[in-house]
Amino acid sequence: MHSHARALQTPPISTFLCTWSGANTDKVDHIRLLGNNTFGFEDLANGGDKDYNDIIVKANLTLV
Ligand SMILES: [Ca+2]
Ligand SMILES: [Ca+2]
Repeated sequence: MHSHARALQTPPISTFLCTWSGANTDKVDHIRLLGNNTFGFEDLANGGDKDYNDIIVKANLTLV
């Protein structure tokens, strides 16, 4: 029960990222989770150079 129940959980941040990605007109992700609440943004259209280091944001997410 433990492992299966865990797999069914969907972190809220995943929904947020999917919604954001779907809103992009070029259908290419401009945001990537680099880890530990750190997000990298790609500034160029069509994925640009895909280094995702043009804007680095350390998110401090707190559920209220
Ligand atoms: Ca770039
Ligand atoms: Ca860059």
